[in-house]
Amino acid sequence: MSSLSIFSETIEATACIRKRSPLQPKVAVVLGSGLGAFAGSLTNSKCMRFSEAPHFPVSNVQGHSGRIHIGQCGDTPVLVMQGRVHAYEGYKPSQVAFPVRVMKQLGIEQVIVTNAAGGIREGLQPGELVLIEDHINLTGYNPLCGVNEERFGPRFFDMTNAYSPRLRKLAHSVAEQHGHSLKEGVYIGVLGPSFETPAEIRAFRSMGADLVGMSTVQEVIAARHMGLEVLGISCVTNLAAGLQNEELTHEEVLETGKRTEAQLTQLLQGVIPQMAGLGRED
Ligand code: 6GU
Repeated sequence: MSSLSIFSETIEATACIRKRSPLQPKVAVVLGSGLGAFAGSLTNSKCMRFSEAPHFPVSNVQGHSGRIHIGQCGDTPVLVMQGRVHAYEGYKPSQVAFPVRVMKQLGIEQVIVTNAAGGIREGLQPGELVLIEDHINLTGYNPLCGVNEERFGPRFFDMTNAYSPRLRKLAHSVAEQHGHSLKEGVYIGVLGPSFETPAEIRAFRSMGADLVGMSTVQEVIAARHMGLEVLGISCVTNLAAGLQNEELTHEEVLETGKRTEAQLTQLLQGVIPQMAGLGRED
């Protein structure tokens, strides 16, 4: 498939999504495993399944219901992706990045990506929200491989400050107003679907990783290619292999996600109206 056709696929998906709501979303949110509650807090919202939008990749992982919501968070029009697809399901990196490209076509300039992650750094606790300060892409993939689509962005581009310093600052101040203090950490994105071995986790720690997960990095690379401003939030659902006594399970990831959803919703409700008011980056 050529990059030209990916561009036209995003245009078709965008046209279909636009028809669902008169709102012009300013901010997009991707909700990770077990973190879907925020979608239910929107007002004036319209909802569709990923499968209703042409060319949209469809997920079947438990805990990822795969819906697109357009509604309001306070006065701010937002698009929320409840669920996402992962490369471990067999999707190509360009398919994983597809929804983010549609967001750009929809006129969105800021995106919040959330995920469930394993804690690597000492002191991180299950149930804690952590702002992503940077990532390590260890998936072995990059969604921008192949002919560059200049209409999305340039062939080569900077990934310094991929996770917006000003949005992190804003998130810290909102959390503080709610009486929480947020840590920051480096997220290492791996392919999965197996969780890591304890030896891999020791290696990742020595590489500078604080959190590990199976999503986000492809989306953020594609977002930065297009100049979208990114805020990344990990929910530590468990400690990584070798750091906790219990066996790692997807159920645990979902359960801890559920416990954290209310705090995530509160944070998003505080951050979104203010981030939308910041104006352009730079
Ligand atoms: Cl420990 N590893 C990975 N790869 N993804 C996760 C996780 C661990 N915990 C939640 N998601």
